[in-house]
Amino acid sequence: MSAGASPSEALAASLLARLPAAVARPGYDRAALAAGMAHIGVGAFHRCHQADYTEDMLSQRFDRWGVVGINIREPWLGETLGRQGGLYTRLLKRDDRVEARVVGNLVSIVDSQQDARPALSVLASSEIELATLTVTEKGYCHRPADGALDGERPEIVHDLAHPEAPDSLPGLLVRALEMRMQSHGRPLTLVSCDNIPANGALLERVVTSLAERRGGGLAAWIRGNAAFPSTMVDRIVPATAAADIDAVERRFGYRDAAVVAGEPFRQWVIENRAAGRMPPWDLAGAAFVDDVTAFEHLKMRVLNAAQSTLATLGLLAGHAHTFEAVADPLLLAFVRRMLVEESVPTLRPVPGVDATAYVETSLERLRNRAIRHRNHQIATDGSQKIVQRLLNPLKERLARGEAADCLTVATAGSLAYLLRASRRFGARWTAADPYADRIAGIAEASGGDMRGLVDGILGIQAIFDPALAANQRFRDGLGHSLAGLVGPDPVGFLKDFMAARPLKPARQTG
Ligand code: CS2
Repeated sequence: MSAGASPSEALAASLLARLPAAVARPGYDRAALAAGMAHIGVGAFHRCHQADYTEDMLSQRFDRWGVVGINIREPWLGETLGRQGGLYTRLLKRDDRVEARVVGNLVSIVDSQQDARPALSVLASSEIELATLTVTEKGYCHRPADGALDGERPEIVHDLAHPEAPDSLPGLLVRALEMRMQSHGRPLTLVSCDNIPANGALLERVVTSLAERRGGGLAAWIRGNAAFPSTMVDRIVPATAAADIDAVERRFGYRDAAVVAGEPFRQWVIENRAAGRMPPWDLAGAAFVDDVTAFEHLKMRVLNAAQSTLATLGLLAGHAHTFEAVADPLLLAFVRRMLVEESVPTLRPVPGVDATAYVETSLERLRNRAIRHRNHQIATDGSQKIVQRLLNPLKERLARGEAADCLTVATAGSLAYLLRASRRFGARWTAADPYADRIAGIAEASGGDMRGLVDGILGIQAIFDPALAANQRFRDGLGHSLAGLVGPDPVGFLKDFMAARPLKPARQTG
C-alpha cells in the first residue's frame, strides 16, 4: 500500500460480489444456508481442512449443512470471524503458487471459553445433527497410558460435582447429550478430527464413562443415540503468519484477520458410522471406510514421523523450518532410510496405496517452500506425539527381533530436543511439552551421567511402555544416540551413523 492510501476494506459479506477473480467464492447460495452441524475448536486446521471439504460438498449438493463454530479454549475467534460474517480466506500454497478461496460455510460462531452455556445451547439444539471437533489431545481428559477417562483431572472432578456447568470437553458433550435426551430426543453424531489414533473410540470412551458416573440412564441413552466415528485427517496447516494476512491484502486488496494457509494436499478418511444423517463429504473426495486404523498408521508412521524427526534433528542441526531440514541431504537420507527400512515394514497394507510411493509423496509435500512450518511448532508436545509416530513401530520391530536403529536415533532426537531446553544442557530454547520440566529434573539429577539420564527418562511410563524400556538393545542405542545428539557435534554424530550403515540396495524392479 502506498503511503497515505486509505486502509483496505475488511472482508465481509458485502465484499463477496466484488472479490477479485483470482479469489474463489462460495459456489452456493450462502443466504439460504442453514446450520445443521457444529464444530468445536475453530482453529486454523479445521478452517483449512474439514471446512474446505464442506465447502466443496455444499457446492455439489446444497443442503442444510451450515456450521456453527464453537470455541471452548483459545483462540478467541468469535469477534474476528463475527465481524467478517463468518467469512475467511483459505490459501493453498505450493512454492510460488497460491490458490485463494473465501469459505462461507461458517454461519455463526460462539466463544464459550468462560461459560459453557453458549456451547450447550448450540450442541443441544434440535437443528444440530452432527458435531465435528478439533480440541487437541489434552482436550479428551484421558490417561495416555490406557486411554481411560482420567477421573483425577480437576475439570472432571468439577464436572461430576457441577454437571450443568461443565469445564471439560467430555463434560460439555455429556451435558449436551443429556439436554437432548431430556428435550427433543434427537440423536447426535460426534466426529473427532484430532490427529490421534482411534480418535472416535477414545471420544466414545471418555464420554460414556463420564455419563456412567453421572448415572440415571444417561449412558444407556448415549449408547443408543450417539455415534463416534473415528477419522484420519491430513493437511499440513502451520499457524497463520502475519505474512499470510499481508499477502492477502497485497495480492487481493482486502484485509482478512482470519486467513488460514495450508498445502494443496488433503485427505480425510471417515469411519462409516453415524447416529443420523452424515454429510456426503465423499462428494468432495473424503473416503468412508469400515476401519480407519490402517490409514491412521500410514499417516502417523510416515508423514508425521518424518515431520517430528525433521523438526527435532533439524533444530539440533540449526534449521528453523521443515522445508529447510528436508533440503539438508544428510537429514533427508536419514529420514528416508528410517521410513523405508523401518517404519513401512510395520504397516498393514492399505487398499489402493503403495507405501513406498506414499513415503516419496510425503517427502515431496515437506519440500514445499511456501509452507513455513516452524520446527518448534511440530516439536511442541513431542513426548505425546512420538508414541504413535516412532515408539509403537519401534516396539513392534524389537519384539520381532528386527533392527530399529534409525527409529532409536529419531527418538533420541526428540529427547535431545527436550534436554537442550534444560539448564543442564544449555537452555538453548524453550520446549512446550507436558514433560519438559520432568525431563529437565531428570537431567539435573543425573549430573550429566548418560546411564542415569537414560534410566530416568525411560522410567516415564506414560511415554515408554515398560517392555520397550527394558529392551537392552534399545537402551544401549538410545544412550549412545543421546550422547551424540546432546554433544557438541550432533551433525557429526548423524554423519557417522549413516556412514557406518551403508544403505540397503534399492529393490530390483522389472
Ligand atoms: C504436525 C501435524 O504439528 C504437528 O504435529 O506433525 O500437525 C501435521 O502437520 C498434520 O498432522 C498433517 O496432517
